[in-house]
Amino acid sequence: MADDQTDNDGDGIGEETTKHRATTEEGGGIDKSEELHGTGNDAREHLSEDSKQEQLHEMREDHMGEYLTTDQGVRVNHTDDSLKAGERGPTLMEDFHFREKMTQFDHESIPERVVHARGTGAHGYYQPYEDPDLGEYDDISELTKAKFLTDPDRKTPVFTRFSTVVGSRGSSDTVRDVRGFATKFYTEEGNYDLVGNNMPIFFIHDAIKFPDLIHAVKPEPKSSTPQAATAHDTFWDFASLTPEITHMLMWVLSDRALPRAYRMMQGFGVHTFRFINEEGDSRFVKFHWLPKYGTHSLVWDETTKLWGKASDFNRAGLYNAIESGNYPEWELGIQIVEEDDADQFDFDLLDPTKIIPEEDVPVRRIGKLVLNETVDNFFAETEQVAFHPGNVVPGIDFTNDPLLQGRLFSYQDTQLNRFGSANWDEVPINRPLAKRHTNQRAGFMRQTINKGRTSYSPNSLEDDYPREATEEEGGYVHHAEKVKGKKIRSRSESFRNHFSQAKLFWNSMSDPEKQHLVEAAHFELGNVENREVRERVIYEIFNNVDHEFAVRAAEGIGVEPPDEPGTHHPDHDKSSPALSQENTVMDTIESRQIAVLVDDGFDDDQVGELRSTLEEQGAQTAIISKVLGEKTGANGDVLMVDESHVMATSVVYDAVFVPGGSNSVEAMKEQSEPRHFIAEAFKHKKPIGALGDGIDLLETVDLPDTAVSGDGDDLVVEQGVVTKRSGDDMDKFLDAFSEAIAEHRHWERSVESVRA
Ligand code: HDD
Repeated sequence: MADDQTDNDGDGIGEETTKHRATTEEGGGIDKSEELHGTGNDAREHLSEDSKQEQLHEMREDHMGEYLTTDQGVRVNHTDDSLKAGERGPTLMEDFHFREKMTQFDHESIPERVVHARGTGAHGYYQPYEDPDLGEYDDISELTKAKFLTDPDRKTPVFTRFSTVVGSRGSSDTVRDVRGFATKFYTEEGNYDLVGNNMPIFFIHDAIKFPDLIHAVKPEPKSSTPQAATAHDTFWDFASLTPEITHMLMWVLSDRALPRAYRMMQGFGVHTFRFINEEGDSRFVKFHWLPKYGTHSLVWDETTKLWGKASDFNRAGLYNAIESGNYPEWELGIQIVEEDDADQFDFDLLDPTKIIPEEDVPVRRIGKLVLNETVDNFFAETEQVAFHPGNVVPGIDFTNDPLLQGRLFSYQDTQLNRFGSANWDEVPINRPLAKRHTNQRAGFMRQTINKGRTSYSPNSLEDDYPREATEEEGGYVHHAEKVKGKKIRSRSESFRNHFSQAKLFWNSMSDPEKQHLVEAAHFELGNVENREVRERVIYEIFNNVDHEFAVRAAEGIGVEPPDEPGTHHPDHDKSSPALSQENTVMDTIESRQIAVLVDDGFDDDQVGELRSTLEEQGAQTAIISKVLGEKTGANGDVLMVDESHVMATSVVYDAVFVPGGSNSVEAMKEQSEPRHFIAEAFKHKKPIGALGDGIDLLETVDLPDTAVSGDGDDLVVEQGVVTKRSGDDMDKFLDAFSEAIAEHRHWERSVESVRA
């Protein structure tokens, strides 16, 4: 046996197989039946879309119709007063109910995630496409042997958690930040975690810099301010001294950092991973999530208002979308690079601060992710879910990206801090569906009761079970990459190009997107007190991206604009259209929220038809009026008001509609809120629709540069404002309004003079 365990050639592969064989042959009396081994794929193919829910179901508890009990199951007859020596006397030690209740309470918080503390999650499934769009390959199995990616008949249960990065658990959802997009696939071959973000790159090259980055961005240690914000001295000080961050700064200053909804953002695996097929061939792969609702963002003014008015905006948005049957959906996209082609790029594939432009390597769509079930208990599921990029299954492997390599340590480690035990994988949400038999059977809060006498390998007393699986039996075998090098703390020269793709990003933005980047820089750097830091960002970072950007940013923050481009300024005019959100609009209004402003006397027909048409297309409408209760239309239809003026705010809606009905409109003209609502929606470039007299209300709001049709009956569509004076041919109006909603924002509007 000693010989069998020796690693002769250092790759650790052949010897394991030898050990397995030797043990099975020499151990004596070993039953080799498939049944007992539980190996072979047949034994695993019992999983379905519902398997995870069925597994969780065993742990679910419903208290309806039940008595209140202690933790020990003893029925409680009085929980409102502690047991005392006399009504006004001291509480007694023997009050086991008090002690237990209080102990549970005192210990019910666990450490929040050190990053990505604020988040929300949902269940769903992943299903590969029948005919994936694979270009030169016929079939996804030519690329990977991962079964959950290759079998179109299989729906693999998943749990996805979205998050902000910097803020603590109770911070606001709509801060300027990267968003986490982490998915746990409960595959038949074990759990696979794709722990990505909504931006395709990262801040730093090497995981050893992660603590520095996070210390710089978190609230400053002396004042513990600001919460959930990059707009402060320490972050920008670090950034100004770390040029590798430049490309990511462009993304974080862009609208990508302000997603309209989790269901409306892209996701990325960020690192280059490997796909391994049955033959053992390795190819490089980048993962993309492409949302079916398009990629859309908030505008900055909206986000800051949402901090106060709806700080759970993204969390509630995901929950409401699923509960109302608008299941968020993404396509999984891959970019494949053959190993031999890895050198064809002007950057290193191992560098996590770089994208592979989609125009160079197309994104192939290979399947879809659907989130269709909210959690039953936020703590048990969303808070306790624990992701780890090191959770891979056969067919997916790592590269030497130094950021990824470091993550492979950090996630396992951080769960020990959160759970206080290595048994976090036994918590229901983290349990794999694949059968699990390890020799690790103790530790705090161990749940599984393992039978048997042995918990080591090799063993002869229990026929060496649980036994190692060969590669054919599904055993995970690491890709045998040849590695050679000196031990060295150093950065590869191939990682040194910090500015070229930052410039590509700037070049790819539309004019409004560029303006948003500049305004974001004004806010962020405006909040930096230290003048040297502000100057360093302008001169050393921004001016090495794009001179115009640096000048425009400098002009808003009291820094002398640079005279000429920085010395490292990349002199190229390349762009990647895929990067601009002008090109990520999808032709759908599904799950959009439409506000309908009314008062008594509104035009019932218009409201009825608008609601049924837009709701048929998957949008949701809400009736907004001065107070809650009933509102009666001109023809006597009665509507329940969903939100009163004190509750309602335009920033949570995607569009606003004002129906005709002279009494309704006259009443609203007297109220300030409807006009503010419209002006604010206009300022945020949202579609506005009005019919008949409803147009009169629009006319009382000062909407610049916009034709609000005063005369004539024709449909007028101007900068996303859709109006029609006559009530006939509603279809024409609804088509145009629906189109304007699908567009999401109408960037062509000038809003300088709109006060809202
Ligand atoms: Fe990380 C959480 C994504 C770099 C260390 N990370 C975490 C989550 C996401 C990411 C989505 C939240 C998971 C959840 O919802 O529970 N992280 C990324 C991406 C990165 C990245 C896309 C770069 C490509 N992370 C990164 C590095 C390190 C970490 C370089 C440390 C070396 N990340 C952590 C962590 C967290 C975490 C400290 C906190 C909570 C957790 O892991 O479970 O270990």
